[in-house]
Amino acid sequence: MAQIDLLLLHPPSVYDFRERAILYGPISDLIPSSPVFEMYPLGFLTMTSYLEERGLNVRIVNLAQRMIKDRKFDVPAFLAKLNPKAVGIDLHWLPHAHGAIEVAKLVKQIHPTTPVIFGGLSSTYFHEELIRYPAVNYVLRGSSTELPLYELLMSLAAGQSPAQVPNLTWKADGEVRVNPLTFIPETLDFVDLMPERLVKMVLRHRDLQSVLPFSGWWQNPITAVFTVKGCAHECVTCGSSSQACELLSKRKQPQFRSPQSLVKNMLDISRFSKGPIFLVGDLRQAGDKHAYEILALLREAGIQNEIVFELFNMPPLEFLTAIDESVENWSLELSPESHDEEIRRRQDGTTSFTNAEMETVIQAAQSLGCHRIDVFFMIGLPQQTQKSVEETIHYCEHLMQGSDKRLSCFISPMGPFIDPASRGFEEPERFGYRLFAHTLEEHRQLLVQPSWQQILNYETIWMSRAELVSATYDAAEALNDLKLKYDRISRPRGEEVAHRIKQARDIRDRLDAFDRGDKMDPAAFQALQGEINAFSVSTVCDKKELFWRRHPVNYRPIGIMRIMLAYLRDLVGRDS
Ligand code: B12
Repeated sequence: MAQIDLLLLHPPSVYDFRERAILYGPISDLIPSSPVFEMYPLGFLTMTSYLEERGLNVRIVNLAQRMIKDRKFDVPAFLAKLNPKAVGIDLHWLPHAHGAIEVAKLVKQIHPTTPVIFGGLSSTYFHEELIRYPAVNYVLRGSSTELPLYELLMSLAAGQSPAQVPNLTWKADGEVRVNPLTFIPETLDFVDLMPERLVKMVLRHRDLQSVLPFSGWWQNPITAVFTVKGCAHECVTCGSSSQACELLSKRKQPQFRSPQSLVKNMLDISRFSKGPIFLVGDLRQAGDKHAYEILALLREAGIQNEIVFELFNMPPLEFLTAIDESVENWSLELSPESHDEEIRRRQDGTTSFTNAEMETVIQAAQSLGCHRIDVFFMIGLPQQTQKSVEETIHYCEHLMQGSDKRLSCFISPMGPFIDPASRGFEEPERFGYRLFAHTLEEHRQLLVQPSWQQILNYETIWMSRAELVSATYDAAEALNDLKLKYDRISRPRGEEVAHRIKQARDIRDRLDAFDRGDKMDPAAFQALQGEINAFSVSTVCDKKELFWRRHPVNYRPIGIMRIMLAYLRDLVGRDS
């Protein structure tokens, strides 16, 4: 087999999570991943397709997923068997600050001369600190790195200096060099997710586990399609808000994928998967013309998968009718964040819809063929008090009373971190935040604290870290009761969540009560060691509530066969 040109590794959040005893908390309950954050960036797929189209051989290995799946999976032994020309590691999400650097160290121990390349939003934010770790050779900055990555790999292969590679931070003779950030593409259509490449990668390396996006994906094959890079909104807590994007990637305006490229991508996915397709970003951000064009193309495409639309602002009702006429199966995701309109306005002045407007949209969507409406609330916002969180749960009851079982509500803490580059992180006092970590190294150390109360990198002047934690469990308990009362979940499921919340609270109290110094309560240590599930998963809702109804067979065997045949044809073509 040809030598791998680039091995892309996705680390776990905390490298040695299998040995440590940490109460991670419900920081990942509203996403498919576990607290190990095993999902790799979508960018792994765009980078793979860009490089492979230019003749390079890329392999993705989701180390986090492998380590969860097989508790004995031996990372050093696995890495020692591979001999890539370069290794890429994502430090996209800051919660990987521990795992990403530990994996880099391991790679360097095993393959001392192999270049180690970092990338992603957190790498970009902390590039000058990150490049100083001895195990890190290169950092590619910005939210689009396909071309710079290709140029870097080419210059490495030719033994040339990377001084001309755009967006690159590197070091030479012990000095840090920061090349200008000049690759800011004007269109997004030069890259595609090309999911079929994953199927080929599985065949090439006879390794399915390494490319799975998260634990349980095989049973719930949800896929996400990006519609935009950058954002028009200014949410105080978001590390990809319009102000954050300008800081990180000099992107002044959001850039949208063309309707043709987007719908082609969705069609490609629908050829092998029957699972839901999540459209990341509100289509109306690009203007109504753009959004309606996408809907017109979707109508022609006739995709049967559930299509999940996000709404950042409340659309006119004609837009919902247009969705209903364009796709057979659809759902909505709404994130009002708080029931309190003033808090919502404070979080993002541009998302200033009222509760009444949102309820009108909910009613209209339910009178059409919308299958499901998820409404998301968050804890940790400016001006939000414990009392306000309680009121949010009352508002959830109001929503549930006024609608049928297709609507459900979710609440979670902002955690473990407020995003670097967000307005709240950059100007904490202005928005009422107190930060417990500023540098990458400080975040790395927070991640290995015993409990999520100490891991949170912030508190607000309205709620201390302890109060954020208590407010979360109180809200989770109350919301779970409501879901039982209004028949949103089955009794056994609701009772299981209640039991898990109780367990999580008990262990938290045990950790709090212990006068620790450097040690931890021995019983708590024993219960938590290597544990990522019992106290930190399904403690604000049952994770299964996130997923859509399943098909008896989630995949389209004929579509997969076609990709396999194309792969075999390629192989034969190469050999002859
Ligand atoms: C869709 C999305 C998700 C999806 C997952 C999508 C995925 N697998 O990538 C879901 C909903 C599951 C999710 C979860 C989380 N997310 Co999120 N997510 C987004 C969102 C809205 C869009 C991302 C996107 O479309 N990217 C487009 C793809 C094509 O590009 P990309 O993946 O960024 O990759 C490019 C570059 O980043 C870079 N790059 C990335 N990795 C690497 C590695 C190397 C080696 C190189 C060279 C380059 C490189 O090059 C790539 C190609 O150009 C962004 C906000 C935004 N508008 O950007 C937040 C965002 C990225 N998420 C964020 C966060 C905090 C999280 C969570 C930690 C939240 C939580 N506590 O649950 C989890 C982590 C999940 C995990 N790893 O398991 C923050 C990150 C802030 C930060 N710096 O840490 C963001 C910025 C905003 C936010 N708060 O939601 N997320």
